[in-house]
Amino acid sequence: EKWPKGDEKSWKAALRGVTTESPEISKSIVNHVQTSLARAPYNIDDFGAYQAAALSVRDNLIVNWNSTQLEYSRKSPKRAYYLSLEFLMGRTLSNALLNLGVLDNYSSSLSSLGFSLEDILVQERDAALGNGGLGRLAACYLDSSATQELPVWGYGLRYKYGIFQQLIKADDGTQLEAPDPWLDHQNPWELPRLDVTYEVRFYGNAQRWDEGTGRATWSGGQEVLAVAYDVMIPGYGTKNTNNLRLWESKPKRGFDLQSFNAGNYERSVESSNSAAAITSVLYPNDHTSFGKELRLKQQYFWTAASLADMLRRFKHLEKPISQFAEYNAIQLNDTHPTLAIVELMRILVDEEEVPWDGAWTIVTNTFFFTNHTVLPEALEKWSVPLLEHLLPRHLQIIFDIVSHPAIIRESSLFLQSVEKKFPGDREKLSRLSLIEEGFPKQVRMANLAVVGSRRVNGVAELHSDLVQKNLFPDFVEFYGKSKFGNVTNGITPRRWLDQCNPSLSALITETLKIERNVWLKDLYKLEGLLAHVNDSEFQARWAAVKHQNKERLALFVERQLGIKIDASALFDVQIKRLHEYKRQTLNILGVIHRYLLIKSLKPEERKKVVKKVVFFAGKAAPACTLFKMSTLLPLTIRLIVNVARVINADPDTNQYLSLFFLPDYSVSLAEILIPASDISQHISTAGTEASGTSNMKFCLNGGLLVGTVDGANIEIAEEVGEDNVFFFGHLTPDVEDLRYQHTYHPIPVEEKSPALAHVLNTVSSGIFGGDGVYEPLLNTVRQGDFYILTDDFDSYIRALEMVDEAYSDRTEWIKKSIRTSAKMGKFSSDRAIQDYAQEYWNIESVKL
Ligand code: GP0
Repeated sequence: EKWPKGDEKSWKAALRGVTTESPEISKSIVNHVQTSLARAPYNIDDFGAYQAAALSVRDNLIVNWNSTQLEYSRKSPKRAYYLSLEFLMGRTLSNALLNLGVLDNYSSSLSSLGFSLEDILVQERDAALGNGGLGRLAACYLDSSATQELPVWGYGLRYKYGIFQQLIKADDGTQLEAPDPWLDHQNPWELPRLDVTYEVRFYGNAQRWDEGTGRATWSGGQEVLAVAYDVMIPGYGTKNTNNLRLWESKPKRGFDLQSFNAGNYERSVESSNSAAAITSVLYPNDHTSFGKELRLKQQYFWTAASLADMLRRFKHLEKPISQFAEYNAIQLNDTHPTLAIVELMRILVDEEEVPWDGAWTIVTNTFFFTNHTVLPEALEKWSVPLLEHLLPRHLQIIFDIVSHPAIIRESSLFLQSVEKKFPGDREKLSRLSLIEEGFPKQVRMANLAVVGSRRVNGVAELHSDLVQKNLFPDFVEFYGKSKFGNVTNGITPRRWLDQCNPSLSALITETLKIERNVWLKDLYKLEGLLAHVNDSEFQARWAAVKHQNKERLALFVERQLGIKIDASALFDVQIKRLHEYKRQTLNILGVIHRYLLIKSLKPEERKKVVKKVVFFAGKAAPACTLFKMSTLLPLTIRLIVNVARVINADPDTNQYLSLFFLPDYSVSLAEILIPASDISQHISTAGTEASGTSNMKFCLNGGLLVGTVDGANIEIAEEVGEDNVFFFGHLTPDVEDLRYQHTYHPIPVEEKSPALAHVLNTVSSGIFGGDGVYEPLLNTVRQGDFYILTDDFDSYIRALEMVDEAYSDRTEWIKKSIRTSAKMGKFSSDRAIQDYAQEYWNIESVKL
């Protein structure tokens, strides 16, 4: 590699502002190299060039951010706040360049300085403060809110370590987890607000004043400081730049000193209890409630700081506190921020001296709650003793919400009003209760979130239906249907089409004859592509773009794993968190089935087989002995890796079928994989995947779906037409009956699906190595089979045969691909955010 990359002459010209290519941009980049980075003008590598470019872009963002925030203060519109423990942002530079409309300028400016934008973009580390779908949804929603000029702020935590880095051990395919020190280099996208701080209390004592008012004083315990870091969120094609405020915890000076003085050195340095520990790490457990004290501390620390901040902002308006809900809407992203409901009650009652009833009215007009899963293991419950220890005042308030007779008038006396409506139905009462009986008692956060919110929604039609029918039927009966709704998830077409697939974006713009910034803001415009479905030249160009993206992926894999891939093969992709309900196991067993089938063919017959490359990626929750289930997920990865090892080395079959597990799945890796897929798999047991969002991303990029009748797959099929989706498997209403059968009238796999039995026996025989290690995984299929793989396997294989058949008629396939993309308008997160803004938050855009 040439070093240094730039030549002195062009750098000096840039410094004087006399380059032909975007002189101002070049000058600002060079300036940042000299000043912010304190480096000699052209003596930098790609990473240095990334930093300088980022700092230069940041200057523009700051200007826009300031004007936006000033305008919000001036106009004091109603604001919405999106509380999410996870924001899976990925990289920022390319997104900021696109949204600011300066991508080409920076590209040419950088190349005049001796760098290529492409090389520089990949220098950026992903901001990976999330596990998967839930966190990425939050990121898409911020993009859409800013783009639509809506006054929305995000609130989250500034974890020192994001989601762990996944390594796959070369010898046996096991997953290893390494920390993700994403803040080791200076982060140009955040503005530290070291002056914006709040004190957050833990432990201590809650002393009631007198039973009449419901007020109390909470004192003592541990106080820590929350410090604000602001992440700028530019809208696309607008100056509006919103804010994502992330909190960092640090010790409050004095507290540590006190411990020292008390001679309690051990306590003051004890890491799990220290202030800094609170925001040190993102919990890597998706879809599970863990019950760990540190997690509860995170939740309270974050909601308390965020609410204090909102209150401070509201007070600048000099409006009576009774109008709080007219100026503020707070969206709870799953139950993680449910304590905010209790914290706002505490502030209103104890600090603002609002009478209990009035406070409850404000609270229940302010909050909105989104549920993201119906899986029982994900429903958060916090033990009463833990709450009593950590947040004694909040536990009092929770019990008061339930049933404090002296404080609450009858109308809002929750349990009493339930009893009035359903007299004598004790089981219903106990299902509705915020407290679950047992040893210990537990607070049901989902029930608290429902009771404390104005409206409750799920994330796709089917899911919202299950939320109402299975999760909260008694609440629906109690409050009536109108409290419950649906907002089908969406994805931002800026990142998930324009940025990750620039060639397709360009082809679309050219074909629609509409400016890019128009259709990227009104994705329904893609329907215009339907008029060109039969145009053979357009078809050819569409196919060429897909092929180019497949070559890009092939090159990436070759660089990373050293294996060549045939880009003319069908690319079949399943990328998502590893989870039993997502059934990566079904997929790998299907791959083995295909391998055995090809292997059994005569060499001439094999030539008729559709060539296929299968890609997997995804992280598994680190194995934990407390949860026996979670240990099977790393085992699934092991099986995939070892099957890949065998079949990729088999000369009889490897030109027809190969298999890859790409380590360390991330937003950035998704941006390479998604545009390159011919088909992607969304094969959860029916009724278990709330929505899915990557399904939308694949379809937007012209990939077809293989999927179950679940989550947003259903609505995608409604849009694109069922003939363009490869559906298979049992439907949601069958699943419970099947599980009952498995338990009480089990049928051996050999009878149910001889093909699957053969696959299982082949794995057991040891041809993929492992020496019996896979038995526990195979046994979950052979016995119990909670996720009904045995019932769905044959229909799954048939769906994949239909894929082969359809792929053999390439012209028809391309038409399906075009039709799919064309009908994805509904799945823009712009539409989803409009739903929230109008049907939930009641907020309006603010023009600068
Ligand atoms: C749901 F409950 N989701 C949870 C969770 O803990 N983590 C998480 O990522 C996901 C759902 O599984 C989803 O179906 C959905 O689309 C997403 O939340 C956003 O609503 C697929 O990722």
